[in-house]
Amino acid sequence: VRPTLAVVGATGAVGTVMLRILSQRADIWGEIRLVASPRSAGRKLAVRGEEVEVVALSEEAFDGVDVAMFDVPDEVAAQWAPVAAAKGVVVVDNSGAFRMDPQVPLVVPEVNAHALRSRPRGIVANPNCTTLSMIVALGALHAEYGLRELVVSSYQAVSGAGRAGVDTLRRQIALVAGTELGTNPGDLRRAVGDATGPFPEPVALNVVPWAGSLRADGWSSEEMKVRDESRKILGLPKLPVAVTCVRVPVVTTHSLTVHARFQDEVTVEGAREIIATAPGVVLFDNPAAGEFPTPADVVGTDPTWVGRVRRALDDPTALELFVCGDNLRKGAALNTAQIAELVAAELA
Ligand code: 11C
Repeated sequence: VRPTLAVVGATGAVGTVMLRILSQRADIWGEIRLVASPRSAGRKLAVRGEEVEVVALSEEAFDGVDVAMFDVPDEVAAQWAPVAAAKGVVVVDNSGAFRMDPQVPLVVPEVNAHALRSRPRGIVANPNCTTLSMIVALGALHAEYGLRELVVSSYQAVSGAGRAGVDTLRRQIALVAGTELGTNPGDLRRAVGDATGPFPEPVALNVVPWAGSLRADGWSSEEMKVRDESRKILGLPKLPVAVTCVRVPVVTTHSLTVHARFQDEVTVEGAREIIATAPGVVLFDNPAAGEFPTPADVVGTDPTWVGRVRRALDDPTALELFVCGDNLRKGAALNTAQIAELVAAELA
């Protein structure tokens, strides 16, 4: 019999993409059960070409389930993932609740599939979308060159903040469209008013150097996640990582500039070959022809796209890269689906 899958948080921004992905990938699942908050129970959603009724999150919702994907807020995952795991369900959780738990593997199949083997809590964590948007390419370069330091800046899409983020950008674009706003201090803020949604400042016609919540010494939670998660996935617990996370007016697809320093000298040719041949990564790098990845082209695709590959001008051991990844696909739903498929293969 084919395994039963539960999708918890089926109605959210990531859940919606998850249902699309489940309809596109090899159909390995028996029943796919859709679970959401009681508010959404009874709604019907399409998956694999069929309408499936959403059931309310409860202990019984996990009866007979083999694998559950969770795409819910941290506090909901913290409460319910252990409930499902106690019933023998393998939970693949996309929240931040368990990622840094030493008893929970944090898995990116192309980089550290081996980590899946040990999961004493019955929970596997899926990384943050910003980490995931760069880590497959970096994992491939690390395997060859030995990573020694990372300096990254993100250009994060508003859908990283869920439906509220997308609604906020759309609303703000409508407010500023066709105006000359953006030429005087404060005029954007006045036009947008209090409608900044999950962002601290207007995001239309703007960039906002903030994502997540405040942590010690002025760092944001998002920046700490990129650092901590990259270290755990790559198995480099002391890797120096400097991160600045920035929100930009893009609907979906996170981008990052990366300065990566390695153990020995690197060459652009060597790096290009590693990137071009790594599973899950596409090299798109021909500036003379105007070819480099941008969210406009990357959105809706599965791989990590890498362009602008250069050797650092002042350090022959370092590379400069520009990386784009769809934050809802590989950044969230796709990586979760890949992990769940590996678990299902074990159960077969
Ligand atoms: C963002 N990366 O773009 C965040 C959203 O830890 O899974 C995902 C937060 C997380 O706002």
